[in-house]
Amino acid sequence: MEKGRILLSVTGFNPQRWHELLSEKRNVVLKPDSATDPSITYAVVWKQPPNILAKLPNLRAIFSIGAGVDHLFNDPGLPDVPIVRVVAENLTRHMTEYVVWRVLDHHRQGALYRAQQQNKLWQEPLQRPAEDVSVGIMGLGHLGRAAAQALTALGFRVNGWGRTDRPMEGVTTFHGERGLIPFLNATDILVVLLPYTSATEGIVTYDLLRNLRRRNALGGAVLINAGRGKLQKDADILRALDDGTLKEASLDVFEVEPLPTASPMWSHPKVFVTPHAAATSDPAHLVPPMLRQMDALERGEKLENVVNRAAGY
Ligand code: NDP
Ligand code: OXD
Repeated sequence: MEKGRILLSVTGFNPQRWHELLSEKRNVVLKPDSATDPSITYAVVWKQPPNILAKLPNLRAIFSIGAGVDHLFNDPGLPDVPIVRVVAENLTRHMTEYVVWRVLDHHRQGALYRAQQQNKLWQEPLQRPAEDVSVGIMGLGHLGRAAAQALTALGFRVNGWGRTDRPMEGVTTFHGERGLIPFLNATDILVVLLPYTSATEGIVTYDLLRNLRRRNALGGAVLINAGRGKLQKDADILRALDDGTLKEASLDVFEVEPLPTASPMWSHPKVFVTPHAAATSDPAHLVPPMLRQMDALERGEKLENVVNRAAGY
């Protein structure tokens, strides 16, 4: 039997490599032939145009090009078929690298050394052991757990906060609304790896940051956000940096992306900016499992990494 076609629908980047790799095994189109194109059985998407998926009668599953699926839910015509999100070792490793890189830079006083170098200053600051520093990971899912494991291996104390109770060896876990303040109170470096949902929107406020430990081995609290920009209030972060609630921040994501050139974040001396690049989806690693899942579904097997629509992630 002829395999159905894949609709590859993205905005914001050139999907050529995705197209080439998907086309090695299946017929791929960038647009349906009509609003009700019956030949399309799968959609591979990143910020697809609204309603493009709404009426495809034979659509069996939607594959998100990213680990986060908030981009899909902006579509009022999102059909009720399973949504598969990215869970891939390659992406997880990139995120672990980003988190470890940023935690170590704050812990080892990267900003201080950069300033010293500018001024040709040969001075050795006090070096605190990692076990004096508590890293709190908000969002202890696939990415958060991998980062937690790498940080514990480096000797950091690690706390994790999630929606449900999911214990992890070597990590002090908290969950739900009741666990949030105790989690923050025990955290020096806050790493945000939450999905953006109606429950997490704007969660990183000034008031939340006030609960972090400030009298700590680092000489202040630090924020690292590699989840989504809409989890945070940019203005609140700036306020917290300016009044000492936060010592420093590493931000990969922002309320508005690309970060507007007028944003004070760009030139803030306490902010380290990356352009939503903590863990980029690499088609060479992500297309093969997508194609395998399509084959598996057609053999009558269950899809993996299906989004919980009620929870929004
Ligand atoms: P997972 O779905 O595996 O994990 C999400 C975690 O967040 C879980 O621990 C979940 O809790 C927790 N969570 C969700 N909602 C709430 C809530 N309301 N309150 C408390 N905790 C909550 O996702 P991943 O780890 O794979 O990815 C996380 C996010 O990282 C993505 O959604 C995406 O936004 C972002 N990302 C960013 C990238 C970048 O380059 N900057 C790249 C890739 C992803 P529970 O364990 O109880 O389910
Ligand atoms: C993702 C991302 O969600 O790149 O995968 O942000």
